[in-house]
Amino acid sequence: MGDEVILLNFWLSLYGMRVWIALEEKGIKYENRQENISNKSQLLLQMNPVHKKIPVLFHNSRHICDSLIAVEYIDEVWNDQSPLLPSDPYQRSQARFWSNYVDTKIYEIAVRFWNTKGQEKEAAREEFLECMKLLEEQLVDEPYFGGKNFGFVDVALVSLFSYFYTFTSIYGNLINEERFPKIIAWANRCIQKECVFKCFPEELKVKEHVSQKRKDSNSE
Ligand SMILES: N[C@@H](CCC(=O)N[C@@H](CS)C(=O)NCC(=O)O)C(=O)O
Repeated sequence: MGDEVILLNFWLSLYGMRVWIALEEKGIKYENRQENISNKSQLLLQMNPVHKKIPVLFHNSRHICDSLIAVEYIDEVWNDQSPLLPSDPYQRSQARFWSNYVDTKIYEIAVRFWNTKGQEKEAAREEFLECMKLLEEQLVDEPYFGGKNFGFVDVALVSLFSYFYTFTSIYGNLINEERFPKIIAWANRCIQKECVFKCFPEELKVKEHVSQKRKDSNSE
């Protein structure tokens, strides 16, 4: 009997996408089970009683919460193919540092940008651009944040780009080639990878979802 791997996910979740991409990159067989995050299942509430959030990764009798912890678990368990974290301890510490930066800083700002209006939105936009500048510098002349190969920081950041075209059409050219040539080239490189484009939601569906969210928040 092979391993039983289930990802409790939500198709539009930037966090869920990370775990999904890692499973795909490793060529692991899994079930991608959709959760209704506005009417959470007993399974989710029992398995992630602390945060009650997806993604949750099930591996046989175990379960792992929180996207980057799940990606790291996947990398350690299926360590014979497509390594995501470097083997060198120093490089590994750097990958953890930058993925933590993406998680705690960039995603937080992106959510703030998404959920606010007026001056607050403007401040979030400026902060976001500053963070992107720092990341642009990190790419140096390598194709990925992981160096020559797609790695942990790439997995952490790339899901943000699944909303890229929708956000660009609504909010204008936040990240453009002129300002961030390396990030744009990196994003295009990642999106061409099967493990990434397979997990990205259809653009039309993202657009519909975002327009609905904007209508709802304008009518509040
Ligand atoms: N730090 C968590 C964040 C997960 C998260 O925010 N998940 C969202 C979906 S994108 C969720 O389940 N939200 C439901 C809720 O907040 O009640 C991770 O990296 O997995």
